[in-house]
Amino acid sequence: MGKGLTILKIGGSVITCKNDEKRLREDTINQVVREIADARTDHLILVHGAGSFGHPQAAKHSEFGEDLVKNAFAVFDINTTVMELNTILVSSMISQGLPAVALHPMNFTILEDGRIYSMMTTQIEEMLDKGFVPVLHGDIVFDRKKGYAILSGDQIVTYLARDLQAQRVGLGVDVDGVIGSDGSVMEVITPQNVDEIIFDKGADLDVTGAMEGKVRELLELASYGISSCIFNGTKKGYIRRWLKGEKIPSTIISE
Ligand code: IP8
Repeated sequence: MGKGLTILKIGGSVITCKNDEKRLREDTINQVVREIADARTDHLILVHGAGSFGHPQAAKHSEFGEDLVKNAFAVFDINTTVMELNTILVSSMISQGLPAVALHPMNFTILEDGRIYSMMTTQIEEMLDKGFVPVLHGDIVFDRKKGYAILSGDQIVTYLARDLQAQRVGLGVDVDGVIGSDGSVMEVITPQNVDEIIFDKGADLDVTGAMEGKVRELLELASYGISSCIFNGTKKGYIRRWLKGEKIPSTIISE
């Protein structure tokens, strides 16, 4: 794939109210989808987080720990809830004229100890070639060690970016970037300065590591020579501008 592939992740906190169960940010969804439609990006993969359509449900079922195999209902509950959000986003994209296709990672991914062991990406490449926009999401996925485990959208982004050699990788979140120890947004994070950051664990219900989880994933990606960018996806025009390659306030994660 390589040349020209863009991967954009829309955080769950951008499209849902993260601390309530199953509450959408409908205005933001409309804004995000309109901006993606306006940008007309070729070879675009969209990944979205689960927000209140996955994290509260995963936390609720965490009493089963890694033994979700004993509780098929938990797997069903988490998976169907995040698929609901995916359907809402994909149908909004379709109604704005975007050739979006829903892809549910549970159906073509295997984990090993929480990390992607295999993911079938051939169909994604074919879809991109034909002009579709594959839309994936964080999910609950079969894990060959644990039975089932949560796979974050962030890990999907970094896996696909490496496997398909993405040219641009961006994460739209609900803050202006990563906040450094002086309280301002950091322009660049590298392996050299990451340990100076005191990550806010946040009061949000997040089962996949919040901002620190994202930064660690993206630093691993950077070690393979692919830099990425964290920016505020809720701010009007930012998604469109980022997709068009314009400069916007953000934190760059690089080697
Ligand atoms: O919101 C989490 O994905 P994320 C997926 O990208 C579930 O971390 C089902 C909680």
